[in-house]
Amino acid sequence: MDRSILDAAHSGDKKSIARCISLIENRAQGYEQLLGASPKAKPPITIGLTGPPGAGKSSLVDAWVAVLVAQQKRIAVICVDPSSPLHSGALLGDRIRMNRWFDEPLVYIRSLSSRGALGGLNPAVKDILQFLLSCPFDYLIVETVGVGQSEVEIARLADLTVLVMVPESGDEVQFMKAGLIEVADLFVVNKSDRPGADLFTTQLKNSLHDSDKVVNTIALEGVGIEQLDQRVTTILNNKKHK
Ligand SMILES: Nc1nc2c(ncn2[C@@H]2O[C@H](COP(=O)(O)OP(=O)(O)OP(=O)(O)O)[C@@H](O)[C@H]2O)c(=O)[nH]1
Ligand SMILES: [Mg+2]
Repeated sequence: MDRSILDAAHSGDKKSIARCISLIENRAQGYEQLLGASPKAKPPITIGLTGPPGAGKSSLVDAWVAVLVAQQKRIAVICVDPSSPLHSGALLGDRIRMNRWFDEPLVYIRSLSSRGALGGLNPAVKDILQFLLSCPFDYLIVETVGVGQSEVEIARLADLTVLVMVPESGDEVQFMKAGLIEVADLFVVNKSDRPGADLFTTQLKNSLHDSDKVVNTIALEGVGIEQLDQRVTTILNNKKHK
């Protein structure tokens, strides 16, 4: 293992970060050395962003990244894809949705498969997130599709978890039961341009008994994103002082 790749990754070189992630993902010989580094004095804040397929998670991240870049924040976005046959379009979707950031020096984006060779959560995903804690980012945003237990597992690793829903999510009580509702710190009702958004938002606020936890967005139009960013900052500050 060539140490200079790791040093370059730790100083923020995106190509070297990409190389290191691939080495970890492929379990290349000596990959463990990439995980041993002590995290930065100020490691990135890990934000889990999850929700049902097609809720607009990638669109939302794309819009949020614009707000964060305007604040000169350094951001890594990891899209964890279940890569089931039902969901084969997602990797491409992430790429199209966040295309404009690939040349932005402040932003690093990578898609990963969440499924290991033997089924279950790919153990490399956790290792990669751990590795990224030793790289110079302010935020590490992890997009997962909130359908199963492995996604809840990833959410638990995060400092803050955002659950993205849509006005049609009323029937998704089942996926709420899967435990996501307990791990979520903030609920986004995306696609608030759609009919039923107000009703669903009211119902959600009532069932949560906490209206501060709900934000309405229209990711495609950038509506509500500043508010989302402010809520996240407030929640993080509150957590710090607990
Ligand atoms: N009407 C409306 N459509 C939206 C909004 N945000 C996203 N979409 C659309 O919803 C579709 C899915 O968006 P994505 O951002 O790929 O959703 P996702 O949750 O990342 O999808 P997966 O990663 O495949 O689960 C796309 O066609 C978007 O254009 C919104 O606020 N309003
Ligand atoms: Mg997506």
